[in-house]
Amino acid sequence: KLALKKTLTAGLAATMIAGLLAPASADISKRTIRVSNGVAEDHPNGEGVRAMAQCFDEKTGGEWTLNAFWSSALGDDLQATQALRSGTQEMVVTSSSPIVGIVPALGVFDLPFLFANEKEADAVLDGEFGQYIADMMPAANLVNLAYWENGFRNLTNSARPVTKLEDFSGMRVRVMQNNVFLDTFQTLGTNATPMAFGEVFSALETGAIDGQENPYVTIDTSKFYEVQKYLSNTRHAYTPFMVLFSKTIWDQYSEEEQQILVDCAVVGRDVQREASRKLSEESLARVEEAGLEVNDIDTAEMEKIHEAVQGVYERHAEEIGPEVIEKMQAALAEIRGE
Ligand code: TF8
Repeated sequence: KLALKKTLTAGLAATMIAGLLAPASADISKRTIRVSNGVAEDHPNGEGVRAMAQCFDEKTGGEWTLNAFWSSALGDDLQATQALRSGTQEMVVTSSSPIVGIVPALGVFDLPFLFANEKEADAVLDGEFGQYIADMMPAANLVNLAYWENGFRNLTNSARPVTKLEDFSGMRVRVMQNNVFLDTFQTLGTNATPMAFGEVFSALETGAIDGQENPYVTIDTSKFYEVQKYLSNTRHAYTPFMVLFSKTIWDQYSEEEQQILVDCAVVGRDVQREASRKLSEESLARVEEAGLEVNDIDTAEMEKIHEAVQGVYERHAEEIGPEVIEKMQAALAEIRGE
């Protein structure tokens, strides 16, 4: 009896000492997390991922390793996301656009000219609407840890300067594998070709396509300026990055570990967004320096372009979910004080 009591006391003391000494609790296991990125490491996502790794390090006492893969080394956005769904890979930073086939509501983010500026995007994504979309992800065996910034998208091409609606006509433009983008660019008059991001550079290089559309930081870090001549400030869409985690693997993590994933994705988000906004200006200057001709589209032409693509909203309402679009519009109205 006495011996048993002694053992219990010693055990309790040991637990208490361990609790005092180790920053990591018994609920934190050794983990290796692979994160897939379609973009290059010098993209702002590099800074976001590094911040996330450091956060893991601090919160787990070095128990976790974050292995990052760049430039579609683990497959394109959709392939990597499917690997998460089947539980063979932990994490991906992907645009919402290439994965609309999995969660059609995500198509709401692809609607042309939806957000006016970054402030609106942040408010929608970090607010109730962002949570509403995140809540849809577990049904697809995915967990959204946070929204990061891809950014406002601009058109580049090697055929001619685009400064008015007619200039889009007949241009062969790569779009993401996404119906809303396909419709938007067909409606603008281009010969739109859906293609995975990893194939874009060589398609531009060989002249299989004339142009593509992405934010400045991507045009810069993926070196599209080497194979393009013109950049038009179209700002036609803001598609967020989602930091997705495999739900199969998430379910094997303790509650404490799940909280660390979310907290560190948010730490990474703040660093990534700041980097994205700072680098955006630098990237524009750099691609101009490298020889891209930058064109603005004047207000009157921009209005014509807006008007031309209005029908896209209605044509995709059924597929996205009318209630999803309504909720988005209500969120925007509130942010705009309408
Ligand atoms: C695209 C997207 C991509 C990103 C990246 C691969 O054009 O904007 O740049 O999803 O992570 O496909």
